Amino acid sequence: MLKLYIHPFSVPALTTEMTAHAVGAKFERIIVDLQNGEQRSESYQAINPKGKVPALVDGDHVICESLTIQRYLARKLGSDLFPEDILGQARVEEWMDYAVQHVRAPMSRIQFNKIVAPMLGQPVDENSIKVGEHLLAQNLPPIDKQLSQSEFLTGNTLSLADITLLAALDPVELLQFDLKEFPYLTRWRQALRERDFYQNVHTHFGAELGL
Ligand SMILES: N[C@@H](CCC(=O)N[C@@H](CS)C(=O)NCC(=O)O)C(=O)O
Repeated sequence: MLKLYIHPFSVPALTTEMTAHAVGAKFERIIVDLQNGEQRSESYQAINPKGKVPALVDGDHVICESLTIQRYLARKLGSDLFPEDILGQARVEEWMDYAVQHVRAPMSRIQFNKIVAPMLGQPVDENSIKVGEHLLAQNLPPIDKQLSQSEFLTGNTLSLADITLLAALDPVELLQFDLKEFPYLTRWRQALRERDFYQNVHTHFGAELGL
């Protein structure tokens, strides 16, 4: 059986876990204790020498990097969440990359400084929070516009890109980032959070950590 190494507070890991459910993969979910540095242990470094989650183990093979794992799972399970034609793939990958670089990255600045740094007793960089919020305000409107024109990011069917974005936005309530200016994005998000692939993972971001 596939093994997926995750942490409940990791958005990249969440992306892969929701994808695994969405494509119908059977997998064992293994939590790596990031808070206590398990990612740097000899046993985890033997799995992923980069010392990060997620990592997917398929027999003798280890696949790292959340977007690569998403594509691997979709191809392995023959899922139509990643199309076969190269133009279709490019459309999906364009939005996957946008979600990671222009939504996940600024969100993770805010997440780190509002939640992780205080948890670890590290200094909080208020300026980094402001930069993250500014970037999100700049980068979310094109997504809202796209979702005013189509039910999903790449048209009328769900794709891997929707899952990448859904995971990137998952911490918004916890981080008190208001999405009310983005009605189409909000509607899209509410609908996807009802789906089994979301509900099978959690009720909301941070639930497993009691947040
Ligand atoms: N680009 C990677 C990012 C993975 C990543 O940064 N994982 C973080 C958790 S969100 C991690 O494992 N950090 C542990 C560490 O760096 O010590 C992906 O998309 O999978």
